[in-house]
Amino acid sequence: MSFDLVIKGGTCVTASEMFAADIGIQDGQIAALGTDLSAPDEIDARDKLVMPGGIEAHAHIAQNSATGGMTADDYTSGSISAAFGGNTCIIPFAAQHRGMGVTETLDLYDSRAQGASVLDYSYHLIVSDPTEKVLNEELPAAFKRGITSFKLFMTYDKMLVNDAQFLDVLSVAKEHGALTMVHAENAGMIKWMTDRLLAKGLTAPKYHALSHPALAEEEAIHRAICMAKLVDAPLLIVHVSTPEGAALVQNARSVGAKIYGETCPQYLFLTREDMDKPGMDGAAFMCSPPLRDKATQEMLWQHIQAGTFDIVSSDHSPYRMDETGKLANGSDAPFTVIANGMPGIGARLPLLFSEGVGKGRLTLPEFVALSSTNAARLYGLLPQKGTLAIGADADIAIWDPAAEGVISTQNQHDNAGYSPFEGREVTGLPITTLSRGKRVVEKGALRAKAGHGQFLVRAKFDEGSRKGTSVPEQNFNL
Ligand code: DUC
Ligand code: ZN
Ligand code: ZN
Repeated sequence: MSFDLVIKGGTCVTASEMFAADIGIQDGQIAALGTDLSAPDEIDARDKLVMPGGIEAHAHIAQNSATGGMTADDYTSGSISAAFGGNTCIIPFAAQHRGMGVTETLDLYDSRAQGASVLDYSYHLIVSDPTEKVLNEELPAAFKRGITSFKLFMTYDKMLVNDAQFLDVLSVAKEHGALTMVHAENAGMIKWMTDRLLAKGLTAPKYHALSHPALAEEEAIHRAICMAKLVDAPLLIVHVSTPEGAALVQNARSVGAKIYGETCPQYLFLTREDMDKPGMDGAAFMCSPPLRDKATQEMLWQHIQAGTFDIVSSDHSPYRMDETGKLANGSDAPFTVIANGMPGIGARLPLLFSEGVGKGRLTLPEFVALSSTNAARLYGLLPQKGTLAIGADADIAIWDPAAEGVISTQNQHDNAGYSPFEGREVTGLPITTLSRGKRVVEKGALRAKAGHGQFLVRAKFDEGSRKGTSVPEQNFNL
């Protein structure tokens, strides 16, 4: 058998096993896993780990917010940063704002992504305006286009859906085989806290954290899970930031409900004390849900180890610390009008590897599951992406588990202009990433051009062995 490229002598890791093998790649796919494979082009992977490339399933790229701001990264810079961080596929969001159609939204994001990405990509559709036309015509049309996941918001006046709308979307998603994702925070509690803070003149960035209490997340996750159970539809709770929220996901899973969970590095590595900085500096650490505390970090790690979370995603939401981003409303703007989010698409995997695998919290297969395979399964990409198997795309990250590095703005390759993880030491780094057998990053250099990445038509959601929930009202087929 002849190959275009062979990765030789590495230790292969999948979500279920580790084995020594060469990988033969032909026409962009894995064609053989064996020994003594050879090709005119070979990569020496001795003493290295050869893993499915990361799938970054939560990132905001070339996304405009309902209030007008634009993320600092486009599909080129966002995908490059992802590739340097060991990813081979990205699934950012396409945001429908009120008054926009879904088809119009997807066309807009196609125009932003086409020819721009160095990695294969898809989008999750954010639904903020579920009109009859959207529910009956445009969401089914989106599935046909291969967009098989939607995100709903339970907060933000310009984005949120009410409970009845939430149930409508869940039910359309279930009918077509899509996965609904939810930003679960109670809007009323946030507004009530915000009003009180502002009335007292407490407007600095650090008060953003106080305005989003942990109870707001707990209440909304509970409500969202109840709605998913009523419809018996799959639901992924994104960016879970509290142990109470995680426990709700864990309980729902334990009874077979189709509830899935995601957390993010910022909740594992940062605390709200990072926001306690002079002037606007704390705005660099503003995200929603907000940073919590040390005790929360430890409990979220325990939930990762217990299997509560299917994925750990970056929630990369890059805004520069200037008038194009966080300071768009001035350098003394109240936290309510400062763009929310922080960069992290390049740092996600080195942080998770170093603190997860390196500190004995995760096995290597668990790392692969959390960083790649589970996202591929949830979002209709397995077995094309997310695994090392014959016939799969050769989307591969080669890691040096002994390499030592320091996360800094300079090595993140994004456009945010800062890293909230600046100065953090990590052991274990991706050294080469291959997308469909093509080197995208090698030895610290970008080797692929914008436009290499292709749009992925995703399959419908596979609920596997989850038995789901049955409630008496379902017998009426409403
Ligand atoms: N939700 C996200 O998923 N990311 C950034 C901000 C937000 O509210
Ligand atoms: Zn969100
Ligand atoms: Zn997000």
